[in-house]
Amino acid sequence: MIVLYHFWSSVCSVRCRMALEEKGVAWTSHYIDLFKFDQMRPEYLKINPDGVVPTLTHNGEPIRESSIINEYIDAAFDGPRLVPSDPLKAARMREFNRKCDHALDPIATLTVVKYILPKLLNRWSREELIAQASRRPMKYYQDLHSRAVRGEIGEAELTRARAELETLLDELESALAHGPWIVGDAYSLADIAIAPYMFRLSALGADQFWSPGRRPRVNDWYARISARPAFQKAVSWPDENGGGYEEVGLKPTHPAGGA
Ligand SMILES: N[C@@H](CCC(=O)N[C@@H](CS)C(=O)NCC(=O)O)C(=O)O
Repeated sequence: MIVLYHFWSSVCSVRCRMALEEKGVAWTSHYIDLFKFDQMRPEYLKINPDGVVPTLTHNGEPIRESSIINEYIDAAFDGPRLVPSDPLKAARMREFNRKCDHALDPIATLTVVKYILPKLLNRWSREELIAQASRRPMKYYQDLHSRAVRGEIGEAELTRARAELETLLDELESALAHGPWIVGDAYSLADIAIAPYMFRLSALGADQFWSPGRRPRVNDWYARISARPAFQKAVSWPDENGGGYEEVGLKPTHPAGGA
C-alpha cells in the first residue's frame, strides 16, 4: 500500500507526484489541506512531526523529505530509472537537488506573500492566522507566516528572494549546456526537483526569468518538461478546497497549455 500525503499546489508534493507518475506507480492520495491546517492535526504529526507535506507511506512506514522520498520511489518501485546508474552523474544529480532544496526558502518567501496569504485571508482572520502560525512545529514556518500576516515581508526581501532564484536559474542554464536534461542525456530526479518551482514561478507571473531570449536553454528545457504527461498530471491536481490559483488572480502558464 502506497499513500502520498500531499497538497495540490505544494511544490514538494508536485515533485513526488511527478516521480510516482514517471515510474507508473499506483498510489493512494491522502489530501492534507494546508489552508485548513490539516498539517498540524495530531494524527498527521505522528508521521510528519515537522507538520509539512509531503509524506509517503509504504506498507505503513513513513518516508519524509521530498528529495529523499523521490530517491526511495526510484529505488523501491519498477519503472524508468530516475537516478543515473553512473556514479558521477548520480553525484551531479544530488548536488543539483541539494541546491533546489535550499532554494525552497526564496520560493516560500515569494509564495507566502503573493499566493498563500491572499488565499488564507479569504478563509481566516489575521488573528486566527497569527495563532495558527505559532502552532506550526517548525520555527522557520512560524516566523515566515507570522511575518507575512503582519506585513513584515517587504519589497527588499522579495527582491533578495528573486535574486537567489536568478542564481539557481543561471546554474540550470549552465547545466543544460551538456545535454537536454540537467545531468545530460537522461531525465532524472534533478529535473523533477526544480520543475515545480518553475511552474510556481509561472503562476506568480515570474516566468520572465526565462524566455527564448533570456536563458534560452532553460526555456527549451521547460517546454520539454511541460510536454511530459507525468508533469502535466502532477501540476493538475485540483485545489480540493476550491478556487485554485485563479482565486487570487494568478494564472500558471506552461507551453503545453496550462493546468
Ligand atoms: N524539506 C521538505 C520541505 C517540506 C515543506 O516545507 N513543505 C511545505 C509545502 S511545499 C509545507 O508543508 N508547508 C507547511 C505550511 O505551510 O504550514 C521537503 O522537501 O519535503
